[in-house]
Amino acid sequence: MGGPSADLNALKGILQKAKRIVVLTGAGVSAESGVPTFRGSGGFWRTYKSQDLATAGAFERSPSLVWEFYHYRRELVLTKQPNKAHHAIAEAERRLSEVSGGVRQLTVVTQNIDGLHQRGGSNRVVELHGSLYKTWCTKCRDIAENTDSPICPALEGRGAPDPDSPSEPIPSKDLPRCRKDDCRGLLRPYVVWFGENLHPETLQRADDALSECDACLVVGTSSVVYPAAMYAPALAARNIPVAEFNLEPTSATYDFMFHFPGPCTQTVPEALASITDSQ
Ligand code: BV8
Ligand code: ZN
Repeated sequence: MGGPSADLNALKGILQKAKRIVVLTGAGVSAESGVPTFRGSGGFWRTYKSQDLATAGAFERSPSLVWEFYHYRRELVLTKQPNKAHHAIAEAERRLSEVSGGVRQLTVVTQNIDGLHQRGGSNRVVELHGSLYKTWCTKCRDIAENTDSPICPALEGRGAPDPDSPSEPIPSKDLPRCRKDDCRGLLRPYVVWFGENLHPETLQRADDALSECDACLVVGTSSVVYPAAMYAPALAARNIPVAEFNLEPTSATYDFMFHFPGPCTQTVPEALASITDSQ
């Protein structure tokens, strides 16, 4: 018979035996923390669709506008907290590693750039699309952590999402600049924009986690953006058990062994609760 099961005990049995669990996440895992998702209303900022600003072309044309957009998201996320799903995933990683001395592992492979998995306690995290809190110098290519709030004086108070916010372009010299001694190059957010390739070392880390995976949870993603959207279906095609946790079915649901409808702050902790119980 076609279609996924919602048999939580069957999933728990699989997870209790699994050695290399991968948790693939999207914006939905942070939704209940108050971080807007890309679908629905959350996908807009001023009069723009997020997708139209998350491109190299937009940055080329108006770095000031794109920096306002990312500054807004940096500041917004700093006011939010990890939720029960982030914590349950981090707790499962810790307990697995503790009881098995590292033989059993859980790795998060996230599309999110909000850093909430790490703030929730996860250590093994692959950020497929980069991070709001890293910068990338357009001149010397230096990648640096940056949690400054604001990231530069000129962006203080800028980035308000309402369409009629003042958006006098900030002169390039006052946008975030590289701190490497004599570089001073214009910084960009270290995120993967649409039309850009994912970074080779990131792809390698994701492939390493996925190649050993023997059980996969897919949490809060619409499975629309590639190549991230390809990972879970590719596992399912190799008969690796995949459990999807989402408010609603997605375009990928039919490929998966399990689908658990509902808010992931309820469904994910339930699924991971007994992960280290002896079988
Ligand atoms: C690339 C960083 C090679 C920036 C992001 C046509 C067909 C197919 C592909 C393409 C195409 N045209 C272009 C492409 C390629 C493109 C792509 O896939 N486009 C899509 C739109 C079709 N991909 C790329 O460009 C990628 N690069 O392909 O390189 C290449 C090179 C040159 C030219 C072409 C190709 C790079 C993609 C990375 C883009 N960067 N983020 C930033 O964040 O600003 S993508 C960004 O959007 C996110 O990272 C994420 O990946 C995506 C949003 O998806 P989700 O995370 O799933 O979030 P969403 O809001 O959609 O869904 C939320 C889900 O949660 C929903 O299902 C909802 O029901 C659920 N939910 C909500 N609340 C809860 C919940 N579930 C449970 N509990 C809840 N409480
Ligand atoms: Zn530089």
